[in-house]
Amino acid sequence: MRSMAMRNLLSSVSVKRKTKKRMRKCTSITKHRLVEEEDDEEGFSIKSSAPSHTHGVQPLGNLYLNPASTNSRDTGLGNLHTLSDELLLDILGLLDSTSLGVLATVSKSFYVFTNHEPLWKNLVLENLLGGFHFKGSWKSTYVAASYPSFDTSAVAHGGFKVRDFYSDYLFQSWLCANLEMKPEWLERDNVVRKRGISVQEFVLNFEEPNKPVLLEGCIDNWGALRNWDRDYLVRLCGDVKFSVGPVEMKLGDYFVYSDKVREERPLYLFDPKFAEKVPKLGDEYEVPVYFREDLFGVLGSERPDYRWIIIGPAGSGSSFHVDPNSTSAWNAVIKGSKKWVLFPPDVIPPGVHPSPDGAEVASPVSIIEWFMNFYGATKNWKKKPIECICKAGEVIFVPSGWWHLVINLEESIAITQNYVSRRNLLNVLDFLKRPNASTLVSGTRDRVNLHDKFKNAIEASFPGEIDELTRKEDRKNQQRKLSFWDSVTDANVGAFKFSF
Ligand SMILES: O=C(O)CCC(=O)C(=O)O
Repeated sequence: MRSMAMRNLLSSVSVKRKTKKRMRKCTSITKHRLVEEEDDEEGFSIKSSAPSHTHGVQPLGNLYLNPASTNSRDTGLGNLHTLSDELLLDILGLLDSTSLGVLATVSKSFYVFTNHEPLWKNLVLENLLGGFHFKGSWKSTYVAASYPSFDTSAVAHGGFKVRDFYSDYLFQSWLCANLEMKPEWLERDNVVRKRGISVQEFVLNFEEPNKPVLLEGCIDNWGALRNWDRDYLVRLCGDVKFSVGPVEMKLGDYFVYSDKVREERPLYLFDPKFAEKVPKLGDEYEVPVYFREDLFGVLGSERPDYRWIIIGPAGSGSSFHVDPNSTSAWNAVIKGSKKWVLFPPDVIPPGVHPSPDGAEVASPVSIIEWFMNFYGATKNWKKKPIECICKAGEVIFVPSGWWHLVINLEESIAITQNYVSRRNLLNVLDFLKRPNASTLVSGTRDRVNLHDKFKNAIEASFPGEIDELTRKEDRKNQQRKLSFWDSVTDANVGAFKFSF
């Protein structure tokens, strides 16, 4: 098995490929929601458990090493061969299962395209919502649910291999689903770590200057840290439905899926109502001492979503985004471990292209694709990202406006909360007041009125606080301007001291 996979790998990855980078668009500011550098594809390794590509798809580079061969992708598509893989898949995505099944019989090429797993994933999610039992592949899951008497084992474990089929797009999708994280993607660890610091130290050194920090030992008393593992959670709430991507799934079913799945972008359990659904989950953790001031609390039940339980298999995670409503966040790992990459608000991560109004971001199709194609670029950047691996029992502080990407290195369970303290209250109010608040504000139905509601509620609970913070901010800005002029003028002679 392994030697087969390795042979495939060698025949494909040893080729110095220049694949087209696949991008997708999503909102840039979301709680959960990736062209420029040379690929360096030497030294990738495929997971030892990886099957070879289900249909034998090879990267386009291999075609050029094999001049006698023609690309059966093109011959089997007829006039449609001029369409890009992406466009073709977009069109196929409009079809129902029966049409895909019929088209699969037209040619080997159509067979490969119509079996592309994401097409079946969409069909499952659209038609079965979260009520599916994952059978090892999305197509077999769909077929098993639609035709219960049909033996789906053949669908789940293979299909036909097609010779001389070359497509970077389809190959990349398989590669990203089966690639090991490279050791060099994991080794940079430059986050500041602190244990046992006071709240004042946290505010002064991290929250006020808006800098990330990894806090150790501050959730040691959590029941969650002692108790939560898969068995415990399934016993407690295996039948409860949680938000998983676009659907709601029973926790027990989600674990069945996450055990079997091998895909580029696994579904991620990310639920903002977990503590209402299962109050015991809410009782088994408490907000770490550093983050207790949470001014959105003045809105009571009308506050935007603010806390989430997060569960996902190795390879799942969150692609680059900025947290909602200009809030800061903390993220506590309870089981497993997470690789974090963070860029400050003034540095847009390589490969990430936010729209001018900040409402949307185009970024690589998957987190692994970002690592393959863009991580290397950060080596030469002056402003290096902050990186770390956050392990069970550790909490990372994600300051307001920071871009971040997270990938689970093993099955992980975490809690995260977003909050507003006095340190970022004015930023949050500014954010909520932006002209395109209706597209930017998130986690609430009442996006447009949130600014006024929040401001009025703060005025009522903390009279004069906003004015006081505004005066403080003005004084700071004044101070900054003065120290700038101090630095460029010569105090003794009152003259400029610019030098080149
Ligand atoms: O996947 C994760 O744990 C990170 C979640 C995250 O980035 C967020 O909550 O903003």
